[in-house]
Amino acid sequence: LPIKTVATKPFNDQRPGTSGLRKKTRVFQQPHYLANFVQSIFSSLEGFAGKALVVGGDGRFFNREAIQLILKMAAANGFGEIIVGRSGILSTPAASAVIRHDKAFGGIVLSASHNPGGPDADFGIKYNISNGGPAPEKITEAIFAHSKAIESYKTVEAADIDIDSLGETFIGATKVRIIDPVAIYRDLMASLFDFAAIRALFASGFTMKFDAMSAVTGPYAKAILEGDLGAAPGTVLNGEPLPDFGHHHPDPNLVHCKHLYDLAMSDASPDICAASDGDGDRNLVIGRGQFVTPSDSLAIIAANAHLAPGYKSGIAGVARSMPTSAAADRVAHKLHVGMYETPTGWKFFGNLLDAGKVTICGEESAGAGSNHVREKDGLWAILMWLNVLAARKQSVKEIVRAHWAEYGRNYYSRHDYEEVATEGANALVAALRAKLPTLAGQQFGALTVESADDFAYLDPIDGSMSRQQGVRILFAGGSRIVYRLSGTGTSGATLRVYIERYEPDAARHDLETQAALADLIALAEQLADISKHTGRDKPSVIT
Ligand code: VG1
Ligand code: CO
Repeated sequence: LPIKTVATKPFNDQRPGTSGLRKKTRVFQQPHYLANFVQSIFSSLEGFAGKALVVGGDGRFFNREAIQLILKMAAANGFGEIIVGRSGILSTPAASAVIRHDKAFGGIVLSASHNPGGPDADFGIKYNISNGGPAPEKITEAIFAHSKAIESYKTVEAADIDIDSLGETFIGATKVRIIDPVAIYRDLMASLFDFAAIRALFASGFTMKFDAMSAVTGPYAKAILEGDLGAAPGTVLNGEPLPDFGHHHPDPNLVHCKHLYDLAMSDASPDICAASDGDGDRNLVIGRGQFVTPSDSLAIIAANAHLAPGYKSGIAGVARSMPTSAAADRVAHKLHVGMYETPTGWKFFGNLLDAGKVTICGEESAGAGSNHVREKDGLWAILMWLNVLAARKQSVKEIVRAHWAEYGRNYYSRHDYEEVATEGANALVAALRAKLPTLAGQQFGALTVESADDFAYLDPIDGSMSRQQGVRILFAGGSRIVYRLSGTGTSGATLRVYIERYEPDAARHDLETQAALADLIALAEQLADISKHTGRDKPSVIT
């Protein structure tokens, strides 16, 4: 097949954020926009001739068109094989698993994750390297640099490939293999968890609701939960991936999954309610009468992972993103294993996992995962919970309570101010940064500032430095306020304020979270003049 070189001009807004390039779908639909970015990916890589590329997405609107374009461009650029999830479906953790399983050179994941999908909503694209994880900053910056100078891209003139039937075809000399999106991932889960024990748990009458939010996890959850593990039919809600996620916002938080929360707090609650996001890498876990904050979930998973066969010899260490609560630190300390604090975004865990420094990683944004792939993994976290419940024969509530009693409780909340004006958000951060040197030692009511800085991370494996990863104000006794701007939004800016207080006293583990954090919440406003800079008197989402 003759290779066609198409002349193009740069777009100047193709810098990948926390997790790839995310924009309004219509931005991606502009002529050459997606092609420019895909060529910038390929042009930033070396040594892939004849090797395999994995391609898949969360099934959102424009997924199929994007895949056809990528297939032709990957063939024109010289990949030997392209491995595609049937109908273009691969959850983000499944894509990571396939890259590793098939020893691919890398992969392209099409998703805007927990952002809504559709012609008027969001789309995204991300490159993952051969370890299965998101490309590190060195590569994403090279992609961005290339995108600003691009003059042409390579493609081939070919008919669209049938991506709905399993099997192999060719584009010129490049093999295209359409695979079952679930099989490799399902086998991996079966190798890590005690499926027999979880099956017995369900057989004993244990009940569950899992909301796939009309996003990518439906087929995975049906096959594993209702198929392999024998959960009752109907356990999986909204199990068909839809291009617009059924008009819902596929973010498994307490706002968009309020129905699950209400169910879990009602008399009709199943033993566990769970959900995942658009691309399947986030998780929500709510036991009967007990919401589990993601930060607590990470700590509890780290403390109990040895109960799952895949982790029975113990964990090497734990890593968490800086804004994530310090609950996991206490577990790592007790287990005498390493604890790492990284910037926000899964790409920062890759080196630590590859080097064997850590086994379990997590973020406060409903992300947990392990060394089994190089992405956070929603169903993995939920299966880990099921395995722990089966092994301990206790409820979610009992396990959470016992954990707090043993380690103390980290009251934790994140306040998001979504889609505020970019200038105001930038001014807020600039003013905070200017204030940093004066804060240490200052007293605000009962709170004394111990230190204040703009978080910088020196990767202990490759020595790379990432600066300005969030302003943090640390108080005596372990309380914290952290401010950072989101790197995944597609319009305006989103300010995230993370608030944490440590409470060792078990007699004080029953407070309502916002009340327990009230003095810090007020101080967060006072220190950053949030309402002045954003024009908002309250957050749009509290998690
Ligand atoms: C958010 C979360 C971050 C997560 C990222 C990608 O980033 O805070 O913890 O890794 O989303 O998750 P930001 O920059 O908006 O705060 V996903 O499920 O969108 O791939
Ligand atoms: Co996601």
